[in-house]
Amino acid sequence: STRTHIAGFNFDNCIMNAAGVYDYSAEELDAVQQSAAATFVTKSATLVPREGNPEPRYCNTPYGSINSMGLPNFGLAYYLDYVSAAQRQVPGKTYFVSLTGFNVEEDIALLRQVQASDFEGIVELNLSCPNVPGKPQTGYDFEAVTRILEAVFDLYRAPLGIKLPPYFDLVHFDQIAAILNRFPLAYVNSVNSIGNGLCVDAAAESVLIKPKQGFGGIGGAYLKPTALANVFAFRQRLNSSIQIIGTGGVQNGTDVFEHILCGADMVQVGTVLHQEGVAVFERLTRELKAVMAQKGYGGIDEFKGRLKTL
Ligand code: ORO
Repeated sequence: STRTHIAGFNFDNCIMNAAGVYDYSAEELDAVQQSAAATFVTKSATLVPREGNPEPRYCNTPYGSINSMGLPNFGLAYYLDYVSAAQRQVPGKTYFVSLTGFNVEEDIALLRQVQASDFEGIVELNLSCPNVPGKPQTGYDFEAVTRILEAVFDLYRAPLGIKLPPYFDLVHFDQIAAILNRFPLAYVNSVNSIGNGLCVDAAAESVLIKPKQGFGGIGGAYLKPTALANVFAFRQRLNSSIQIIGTGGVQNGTDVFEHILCGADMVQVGTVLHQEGVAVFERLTRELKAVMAQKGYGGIDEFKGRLKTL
């Protein structure tokens, strides 16, 4: 089976959407719920609704995607209402709500709003959006991460994980993991898109997306080695109580298998979900089961984190 558990909650499958894909509207979230996905995470919600950046702001490329959405979302109240209804319709199922504030005060205000609701699921705090002009990716500012997590866990004790940007330096992994190990995090989700890449249309001699002169977050196959490195590096450094969600570059069941082998407890899909729609969950689950059957594995715990080194 492909069952897993996060923060003590059980899931029938270990594959779900990545925040930001197929999770903006009730219609999209309904489609994920009706698919083979384990569960859903919402689009990162802000205190007030946002339109996001000007279009075109998402583009597929031969090896993946580039986006500069700018956090379009209907506001936290919309997603809490949606999850509240889902919790009543399917008792026993657990959902993720992604949140993103533009400073510590907003993060705290978002968490207070969650606390005041009937939400019983898992919060994912997005510390890694690359696409809001003038706003740095919080995950690259280790002092800011420390300040935010201190304030967050002063207030909030229900299950909470964080979405991180990709890191590229082993010393950075040492430094950020030492900080994260001080907090009762449920999980770390690695990785968000690689920030501020640039994709070019040679024929048109132009960038592909309008915001930020064409700079945007890179997703898809480009991302897989970086994502696997982040999952594996964090699994070696984080307390065993902090789980890992692996996100980045999944196109087939073998990619899901590789994420789990590197240490992922759950695997999320973004670009490939955007490209194929929610039928991708059935395909990836079937392909993962085929890889496991061929290798004689009955459950993901039999190979999770067991990547061999030479
Ligand atoms: N895009 C990303 O690639 N990651 C985020 O966290 C947010 C966005 C966006 O809304 O632009």
